[in-house]
Amino acid sequence: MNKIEAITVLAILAFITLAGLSIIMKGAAVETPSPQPSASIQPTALLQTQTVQLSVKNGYYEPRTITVPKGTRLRIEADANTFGGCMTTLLIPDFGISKTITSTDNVVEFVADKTGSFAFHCPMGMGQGTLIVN
Ligand SMILES: [Cu+2]
Repeated sequence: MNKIEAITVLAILAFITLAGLSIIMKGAAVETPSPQPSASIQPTALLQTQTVQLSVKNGYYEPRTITVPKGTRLRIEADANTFGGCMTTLLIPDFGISKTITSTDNVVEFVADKTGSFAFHCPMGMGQGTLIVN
């Protein structure tokens, strides 16, 4: 084997080795999962948001009935100017909501994730409204 043949053989061996390595690395890359949006974030982003302007009129929350499809992200924007006395605190017990409305903190947001008819009212049970999730 002369020098040129030896170099040729080495070059071929090097080529085969590199080609093999690149195939192995490509295989590994395919097996590595590409980054996916977190499962806990994705469904939330897909939720429909429904915004309701809530006020207090004649001792009742207005609208007195709020209806949303199940799975809706319900955003209640309270008109703080109309909220006074005990009505200032809005309770939706079935969704763990107890929110004291102020002019700078007047938004209640939660996912209506169960169907049914749920009461909302002040801490004393006044101002009765109904949230219907269907
Ligand atoms: Cu009250």
